[in-house]
Amino acid sequence: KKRIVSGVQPTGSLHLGNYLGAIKNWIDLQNTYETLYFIVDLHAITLPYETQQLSKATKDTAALYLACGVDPSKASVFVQSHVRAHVELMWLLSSATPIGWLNRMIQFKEKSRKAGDENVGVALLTYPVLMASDILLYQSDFVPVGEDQKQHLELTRELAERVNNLYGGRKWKKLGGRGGSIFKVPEPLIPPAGARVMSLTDGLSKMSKSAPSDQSRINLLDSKDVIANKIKRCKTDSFPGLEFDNPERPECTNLLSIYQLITGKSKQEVVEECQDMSWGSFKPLLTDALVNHLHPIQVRYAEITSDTSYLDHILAEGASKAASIADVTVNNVYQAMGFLQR
Ligand code: AQP
Repeated sequence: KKRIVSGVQPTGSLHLGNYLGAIKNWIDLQNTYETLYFIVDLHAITLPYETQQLSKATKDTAALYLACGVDPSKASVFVQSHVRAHVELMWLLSSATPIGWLNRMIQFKEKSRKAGDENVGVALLTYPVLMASDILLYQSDFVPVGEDQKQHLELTRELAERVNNLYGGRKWKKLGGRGGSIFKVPEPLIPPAGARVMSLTDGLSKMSKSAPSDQSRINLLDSKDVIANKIKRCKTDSFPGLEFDNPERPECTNLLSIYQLITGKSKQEVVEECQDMSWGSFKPLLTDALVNHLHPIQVRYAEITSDTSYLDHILAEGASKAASIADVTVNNVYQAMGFLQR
């Protein structure tokens, strides 16, 4: 089976964007591929964060993976920091990463500009090397990536090729290794179109965990009343009827897309159903669809978190399976780079 890895940062509560853009797709993928889904806690410390919150957010994120339908009998579910090889490989890869490659990363430029120089740790710059390590450790065939991660995956691919060229092949064989490529070069798996969910208060910026206003997102654990209130107050417009893809109506496109994705209807079906509606009649429809879809997830979440040892057990098992793959890769890299074997 081909292998896929993916993860979410425990930087806050998971929202509809994380679900429709990532986790919901994982459920289908776990039936076809060998999948490793992790909670990328080491990535969550690249910007200032609350230490009291990190472990809780990590556990909540893991519980939500399962509640959304990730099946631990099919996928390995684990916490990134529980598999030490991620950090080890990152150091080894850092030595092969030209600093210019990292300086070019758009996300680094944007996030560092927003946070201000004094608040930017080195880890924000080297984040893509850790991401490369997350992927290359598992010799992944595919990585599901949204638009904003494409550049990082490209860096991962270039880095894999660079390390293969620098240390792989005959040179590695002479050191007693198997020779050939050290890393598989992963391919991007582009998620279905329309899976980018925008903010409820601004149809031009993406729904995000770290946006200051909670009104801007639907969290997967929001109650019925909270969802109803957020939809009631979300940004709309005063055009007649409802339509997709009018550049002057980004909020309208976003709310119709959410409705489409959450109900599983086709775009055409949604157009026919909603084109003559007013906001007053569409909003309760969208609210009901969201509440009905999220309710079973919330029930499962409550079940999973009522027994803390269950989740601990799944995460320990996942980490041990992941480590058995990751350790082989990192040991190969040490050998190919000429380190004395332990
Ligand atoms: N609005 C979104 N629409 C579609 N997909 C989204 N994802 C995030 N927001 C949306 C997808 O969720 C996965 C996990 O993302 P992440 O936690 O690694 O970081 P992120 O993309 O930066 O997500 P957030 O929610 O915006 O977090 P913060 O605020 O901490 O930066 C990814 O697959 C991402 O594409």
